[in-house]
Amino acid sequence: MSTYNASNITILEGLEPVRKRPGMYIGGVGKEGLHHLVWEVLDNAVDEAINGYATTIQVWLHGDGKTVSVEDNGRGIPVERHPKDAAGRSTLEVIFTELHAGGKFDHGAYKTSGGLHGVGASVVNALSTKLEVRTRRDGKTYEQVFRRGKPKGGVGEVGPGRGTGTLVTFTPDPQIFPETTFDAELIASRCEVKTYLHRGLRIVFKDDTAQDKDKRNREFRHEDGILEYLADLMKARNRRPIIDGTFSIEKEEEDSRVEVTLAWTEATDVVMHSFVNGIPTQDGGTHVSGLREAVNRAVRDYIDAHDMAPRGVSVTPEDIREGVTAAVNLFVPEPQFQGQTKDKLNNPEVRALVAGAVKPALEHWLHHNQTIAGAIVTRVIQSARARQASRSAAAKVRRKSPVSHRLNLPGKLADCASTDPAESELFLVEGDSAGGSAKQGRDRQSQAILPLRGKVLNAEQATDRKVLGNTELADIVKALGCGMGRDINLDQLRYGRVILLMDADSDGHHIATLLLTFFYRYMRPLIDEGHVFLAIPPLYRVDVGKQTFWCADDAQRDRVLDKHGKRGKVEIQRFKGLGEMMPATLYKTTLDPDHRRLAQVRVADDDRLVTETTITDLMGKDPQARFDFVMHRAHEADELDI
Ligand code: TSJ
Repeated sequence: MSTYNASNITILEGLEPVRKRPGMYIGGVGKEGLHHLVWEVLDNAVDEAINGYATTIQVWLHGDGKTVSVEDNGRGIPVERHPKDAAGRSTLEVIFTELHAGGKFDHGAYKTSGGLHGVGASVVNALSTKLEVRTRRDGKTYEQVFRRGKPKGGVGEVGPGRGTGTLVTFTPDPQIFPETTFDAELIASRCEVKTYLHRGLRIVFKDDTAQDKDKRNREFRHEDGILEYLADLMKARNRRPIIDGTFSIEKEEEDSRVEVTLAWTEATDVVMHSFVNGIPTQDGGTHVSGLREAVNRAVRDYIDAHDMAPRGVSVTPEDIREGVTAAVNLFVPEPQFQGQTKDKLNNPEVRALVAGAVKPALEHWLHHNQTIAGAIVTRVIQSARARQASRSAAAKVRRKSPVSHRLNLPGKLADCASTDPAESELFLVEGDSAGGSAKQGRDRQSQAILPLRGKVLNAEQATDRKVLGNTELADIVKALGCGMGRDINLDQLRYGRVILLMDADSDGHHIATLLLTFFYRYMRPLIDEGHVFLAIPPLYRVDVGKQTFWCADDAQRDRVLDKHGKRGKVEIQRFKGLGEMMPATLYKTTLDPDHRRLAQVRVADDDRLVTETTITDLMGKDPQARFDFVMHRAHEADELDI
């Protein structure tokens, strides 16, 4: 590693563009953008640790919830005059006031600079009402203070300094961010992830906003790094390994390092958590492709080498991956990220780099752990067979005899004829009259209806016993057949889609919220595996002459009127509730898979429930309007809890 050379810093421009278009630099000004400020500062401190100069980082959320300090015990940011700066300012000031300054020091070191990440301290500074830097070097403490990116005087010596290090304290600007309160749990979990990814790094999180004493001071450190990450990930997701045995490697090459750990679990989906230079890559990228390729080729070669290939079934990469839970962390000097939020790694050479490191190591591991390898191959072949077995045969295995399953179904359930979960769906319908229309209008082969009459309990506040005693919720659990809580087993799930069908009014929103809360708290895998949806019934019927249009909202209605309104006599009907719709109409607009709109419910990374439209409507493609509506509804889910 070469030594610091300030002349390598490129000076581009001032900070006005950052305040003018913050989204360009931090992705947006919402919750994620706000927290990007913390990640940015934290990443800079972590860089000092990766490069071997710091061992401990302290992150401190102050009592106002809007101010954060990050401190490391590294070398301290240099304060001498910057050699290239005509105005003769210090290196520290240049780093905090010039866009793109920095990033070129320490050649050959792992940098986090890649678009959104590592764009620099100056971006954080520009978007903060106040930012203070203290740096300790040469036995002294220096300080510089900024307001909205502008220095209040130069760097000054403020006292003696024990040891070395950097302390940055900042408060985001409410002129930029509509909400400036930080989420302590989000910060804590980011700190923890960092310590998994940088083995031995100690991060102390001090949270002055915490009510709970245990949470005021937390310390994260994982000596076994990414290995512990995998173990904890499996625990958190309730995934059991098919056999005791985790594969992991750490391979260092010239200027890159690959860390991978993986295990086969009993689950059927694949979970791959990926990072580049310790920064999460939400959408994967070339490192994840490289890992997939390595897993596929290593297992395939092992099967071939041992002549274990099953007769009459071909094994696909999906069969090989089924149940894999893995984490990959790659260190490369110049990561390139892709996409609006820069959450996907794009360096093409990385795929071969990861595959080349992982494939031989995994193959070697399989050869030296024959028992484990045998269990993995058995599992792979099982999933290949299960996939090839005909749909109905697979359904039989899963649903067993439909008769025995029907014995303890709730009385008011109108079940469907099919026993194949892949084609069965359950509508949870608010109210008897809507339930009646839905029962009459549905496709009896594949659609089951469960009307909800009584009050649904608020699972957020009730005790477990009360939740279990609530008839409406108990009926839902019975109908689904897969149990709940710790005993949930999605293999027993009787319907592949669970669809909430509520009126588009405040009562409907409320019931949807309560149901989602219940699923979230007691049947979370149902959401995580993508089984839960909201139906989106139309709000208006617009008749123009002999033509009928169904409109999701006011905007759509107006568009229809603009476009077709002059062709004939116009009649507009606004649906007050599902109950007023004729069964055939309800089917055509809301139940029919070819024309309806559904929003899939999922859990955002920050653990909020959100929905995403998956199917567009029968009228022109404008999911946006509905998307907003549904997001709005999901938003209310946060606030409706009484
Ligand atoms: F993001 C940030 F800039 F605000 C920030 C930077 C925040 C925090 C908490 C720490 C840091 C930071 C920067 N910690 N350590 C450093 N190191 C340097 O800037 C540094 C120190 C010494 C030398 C040298 O060669 O003497 C070179 C550099 C780049």
